[in-house]
Amino acid sequence: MKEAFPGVKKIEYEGPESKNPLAFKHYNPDQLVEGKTMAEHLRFSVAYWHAFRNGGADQFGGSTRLMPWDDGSESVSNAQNRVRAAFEFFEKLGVGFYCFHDRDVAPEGATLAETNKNLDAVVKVLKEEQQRTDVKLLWGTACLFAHPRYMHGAATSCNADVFAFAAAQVAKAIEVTKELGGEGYVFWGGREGYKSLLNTDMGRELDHLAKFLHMAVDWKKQVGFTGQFYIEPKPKEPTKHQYDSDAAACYAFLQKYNLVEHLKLNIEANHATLAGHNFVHELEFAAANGILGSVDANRGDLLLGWDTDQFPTDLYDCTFSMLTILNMGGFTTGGLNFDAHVARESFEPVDLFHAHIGGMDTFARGLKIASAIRKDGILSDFVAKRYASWDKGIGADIESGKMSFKELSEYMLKKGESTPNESGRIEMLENIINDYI
Ligand code: XLS
Ligand code: CA
Ligand code: CA
Repeated sequence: MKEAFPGVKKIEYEGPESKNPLAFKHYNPDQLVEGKTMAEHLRFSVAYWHAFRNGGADQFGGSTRLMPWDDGSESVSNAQNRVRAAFEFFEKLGVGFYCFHDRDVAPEGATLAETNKNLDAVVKVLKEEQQRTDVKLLWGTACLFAHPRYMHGAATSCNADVFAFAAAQVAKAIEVTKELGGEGYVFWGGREGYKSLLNTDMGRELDHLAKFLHMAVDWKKQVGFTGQFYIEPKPKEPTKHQYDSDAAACYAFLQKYNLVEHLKLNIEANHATLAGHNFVHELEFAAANGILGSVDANRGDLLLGWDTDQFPTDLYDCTFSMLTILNMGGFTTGGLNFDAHVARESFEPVDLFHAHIGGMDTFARGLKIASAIRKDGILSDFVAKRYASWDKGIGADIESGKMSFKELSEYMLKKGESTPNESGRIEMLENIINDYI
């Protein structure tokens, strides 16, 4: 096959002074930060669906992107060539990982058996390319939302046969993920939600979703897949309400159905803002409950109410998210997956490089800044001091469970008034963050 990106050489680190748009200014893969290389901290991944399947079409017009390696057909040989183009891109960009849905990489056939055969033929090439380049699979997933059969959802469909089809599809996708050495597997509830409550039995649908995930957990053991399962929260789109609406809703669901030990969360920045939260809120909630697994690194547009999946270039977001990730001890199986697409106007192949370079550099800068903040300890010292009343005396007695309302009433009746409060110093802290940025 001809080179897919003939005009682009391997992207190198040139440092902050460089003006070369096809070089990294901050992402220096081997540079050590807190004892690990940047590559080990950030674990960047390219999203196959956006980078190699999304042509830029929207409700008002068709595809604009030039993809000379793609003949536009739904053939298996075209799908195999696309894989080769994708790996050339991964290699030149210098990312360690990629992610895909089953239907991104291989075409759907007339029957499930035919579809599985198509998938096997493409997985063979994915495996060859992984071995050739050492690029790894961060996670696999199944597309349970594009085909018309999934119009009412997959695991939450009113049609039991659709549940069965989805189960068979996920069983195969987990097998394929294992075959490719995937470090994780994501469940994003494509159409698991509702458009109208008038036709919906919500309790029954949620029970079915839990049953589906338990079957997946059993299957994982059966086939010997040892990667991490993740649920990805999103509040809406394509349905009006998605059941896995945010990190807290997912955690409540996982607890109710005894699934907490089996699934962590894959937090997407754009889904957080769609849910009315900051990206870092979702990360902090997940980390505080020990279920932060992986990240879909992108950004939304706060003036638009949909999932715009833009590349992450907001330095504050990237700094705060890296602070949370460093504070929890870093990723294990997870990473930063660019679930983002180039703008419809950015239609040339080289734009794919600019987009990813920007995302990687912003997170690398965020990592360096977060690490500097941690090193100086100003934030963590402030927070520790703010809660100091809990470290001894009455606070320590409450935390250790020694106190009841009766004893606390006696304590306060004797004391008469609580110790005066201290300022939260929010503006001072915001100024301090700006000193580091
Ligand atoms: C869609 C989701 C999806 C998942 C994987 O909004 O972000 O792409 O990440 O199915
Ligand atoms: Ca996502
Ligand atoms: Ca998204």
